[in-house]
Amino acid sequence: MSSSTPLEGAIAVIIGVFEKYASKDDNSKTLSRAEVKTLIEKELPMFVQDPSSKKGVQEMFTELEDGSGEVDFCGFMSQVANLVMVCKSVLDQN
Ligand SMILES: [Ca+2]
Repeated sequence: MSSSTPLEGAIAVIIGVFEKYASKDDNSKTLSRAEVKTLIEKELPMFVQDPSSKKGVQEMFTELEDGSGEVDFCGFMSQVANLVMVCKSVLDQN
């Protein structure tokens, strides 16, 4: 059995998180607004400790919705990339 590197593991985790929350309703290919809300609350508690930042993160996802109010994997991934870059810039300041 081959072991994955930390980055390979992180990629698998990100895909797994999307699939876990996207499949809570009939359409497992996209995240509904309710699924996004649950994902943020369960998986990103550090980002939503106060109500204003919680609203901010939800709005960032809302901007990625397609016409039907759903976020696909590409949109989810770009949001994750944004959050990673925000974390990196915060770490660089400290
Ligand atoms: Ca879904």
